[in-house]
Amino acid sequence: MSEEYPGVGRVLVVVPTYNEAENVRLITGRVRVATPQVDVLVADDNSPDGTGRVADELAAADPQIHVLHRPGKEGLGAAYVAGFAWARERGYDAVVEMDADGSHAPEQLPRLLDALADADVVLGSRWVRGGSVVNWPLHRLILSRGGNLYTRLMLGVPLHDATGGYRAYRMPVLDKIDISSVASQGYCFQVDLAWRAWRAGFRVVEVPITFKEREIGASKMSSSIVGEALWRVAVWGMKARRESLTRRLSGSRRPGPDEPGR
Ligand SMILES: Nc1nc2c(ncn2[C@@H]2O[C@H](COP(=O)(O)OP(=O)(O)O)[C@@H](O)[C@H]2O)c(=O)[nH]1
Ligand SMILES: [Mg+2]
Repeated sequence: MSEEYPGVGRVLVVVPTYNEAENVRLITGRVRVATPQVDVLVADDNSPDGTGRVADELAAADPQIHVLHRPGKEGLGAAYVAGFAWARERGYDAVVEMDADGSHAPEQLPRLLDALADADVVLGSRWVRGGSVVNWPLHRLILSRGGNLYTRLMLGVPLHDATGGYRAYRMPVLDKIDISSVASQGYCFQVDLAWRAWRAGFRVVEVPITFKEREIGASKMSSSIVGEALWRVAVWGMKARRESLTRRLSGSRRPGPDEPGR
């Protein structure tokens, strides 16, 4: 059972996995050493390489490691939504998103959680001062920078890394933004949640992280994941412009977190 993280409470780190049999052992071990207070949930989509079995072994040996077995590959977003629901049922105060492949250093988790003591959502950011990316090919750098610029322009959201997947949320944020209605996957899932939280008036802050490309296993990134993000973000941007115009005409303003009407 987890202990309270100062200023935050009980924390669950959700790690989605698909074919990460080698990585799952490394990442859970590093989380447990870096932040002994927090629990880990591996959300595995029935990986053909046996990641789920490895995770079961780890869970059997450590009461702070848990496994959520899902029937098949449904994408990162669905795995996170299921992991967050698992956390809610068990009364956690905050959840963390972290990739299994070592790109997100568990050693930097205290940085995110310390910032959460004073925020509702903390984004680990590659694109603020002090943030960086190690070992990425040029096309991934361009995709990430371009994707974030596109998001800022389309949505008007003042964030530098809305596509990143290393972040922490206080539980009431996820309740308020109704994650069960989130259909997006991949990068788009990250943009979707950051955008919903920001629009609902929550305190979203960015802290610098060092993102390191994976050394073991293969990326699941695909052109369809990029395509989904492009079209969905464009649609949200257009809807938001229409709504803001309507609001301006009727003289109202952006609702706060405790008000209905998001
Ligand atoms: N459960 C689950 N995890 C996934 C799925 N797709 C990707 N992941 C995990 O999400 C994390 C990030 O994926 P990755 O392939 O490294 O994407 P990249 O970092 O953008 O290249 C890794 O831990 C993956 O194992 C999926 O369909 N289901
Ligand atoms: Mg990766």
